[in-house]
Amino acid sequence: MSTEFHCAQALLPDGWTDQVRIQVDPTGLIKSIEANQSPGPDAIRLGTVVPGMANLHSHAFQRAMAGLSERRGPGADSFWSWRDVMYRFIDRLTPEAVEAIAALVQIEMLEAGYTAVGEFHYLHHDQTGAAYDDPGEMGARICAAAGRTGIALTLLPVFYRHAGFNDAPASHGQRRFLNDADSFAALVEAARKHVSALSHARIGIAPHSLRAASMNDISAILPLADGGPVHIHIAEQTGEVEACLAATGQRPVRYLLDHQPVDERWCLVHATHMDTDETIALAASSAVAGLCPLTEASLGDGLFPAVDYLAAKGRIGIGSDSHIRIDLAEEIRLLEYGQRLSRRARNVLAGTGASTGRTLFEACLSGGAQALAQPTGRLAPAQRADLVELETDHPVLAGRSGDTLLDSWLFAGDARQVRSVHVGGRCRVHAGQSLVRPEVENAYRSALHSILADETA
Ligand code: NGQ
Ligand code: ZN
Repeated sequence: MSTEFHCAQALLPDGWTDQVRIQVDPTGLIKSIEANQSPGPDAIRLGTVVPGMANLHSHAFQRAMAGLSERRGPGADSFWSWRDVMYRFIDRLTPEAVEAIAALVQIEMLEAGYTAVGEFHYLHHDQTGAAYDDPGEMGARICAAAGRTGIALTLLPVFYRHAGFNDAPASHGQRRFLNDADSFAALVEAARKHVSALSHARIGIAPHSLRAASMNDISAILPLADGGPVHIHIAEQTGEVEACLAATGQRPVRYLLDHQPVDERWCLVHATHMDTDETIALAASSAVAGLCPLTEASLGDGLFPAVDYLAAKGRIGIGSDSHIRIDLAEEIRLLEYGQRLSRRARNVLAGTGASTGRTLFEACLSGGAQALAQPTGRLAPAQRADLVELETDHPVLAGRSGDTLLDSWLFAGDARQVRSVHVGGRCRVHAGQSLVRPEVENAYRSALHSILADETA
């Protein structure tokens, strides 16, 4: 048995194609794809379809603190003072709350056109810092949310040990993240069990950062990835670059590239602060740079050297990270707009004559799929049927088709132009709304009321 989809227009690897028939097998993979076909009697009829996007970097719980760190403190506010607010917020989170928040995050992602998520998961332990009976308890909650919402999950259990370079002891605020190599191995094994019970799920590992994991730690845990993805935060803040230089004599990206086998399995999240040499070397490594434009703007990180990196054929993908907003179109346009603002130019990241939206969208489809080790991002045989149908009746898209329609969605639109979303051929968003939104919203609201009950500000 297979399911037939018929798309009036679809973005295939060779470009926009009309009257596309997609046959999907019972596991959700594409069996065949043919142009210029008329719909069969049982076909599920879709309008204009693009491949689902992988969201390669998420800390789900941070969605619940969006808007809670926008009041200026006594000193100059920074990434680091935001992080203090975040650490205090974490103290209140139970496994039930984490599941409720993750489910809301995932339906917001689906409704925006993301069909897969990489959860960079580091909130492992209870409020005292002790491991739960099942060390994979919190990871299981992320998996449970994905089972309910239908998003394809790549779970990235995070290794976190130190507060900074030179093995600085972790702080009280970090107690729920901490492991040594042995307890981390047990945690990854537990997480692997939860992931294997879920369809469309994968697992990798994530040394949190060069601050939280020493080079020796990274070498020790690397075999646990077992061929899966390896993600790491890197060079997001100039403070990290300075601390890395002081401790090692090298800048973070250079230090990592010189000491680890960075290849296409790796995703370097942010990689904001690179010199030209690092930019070229990262591009040549085949790793993905995981860009999170909205979060990087929100946290005052700086601007990724996108022009030089893309000119060197560097691979990129998109993540919504802190989820201050979850909107795929907005992430892509902010990636381009940062460059426009700093260069005082337009259409900076596309080649001559090419659509900026299409160029960035396709780059992120391919980099995101690679970073999450998910068979997605291309409508082609053996890929998963992750289909995002756009609302061509929406005024933002009126009269447009092909690249112009895509540019209009990405530069002038948002999640309101997403009509339906299928993951592995299964409908997860209909008429712009996740099929489980009402119950997920209710659980989220009650979780938030109890988390913020003692909030006095
Ligand atoms: C995180 N977030 O792990 O959630 C980090 C902040 C850190 C971002 N970098 C903590 N956006 O990097 O130490
Ligand atoms: Zn992050």
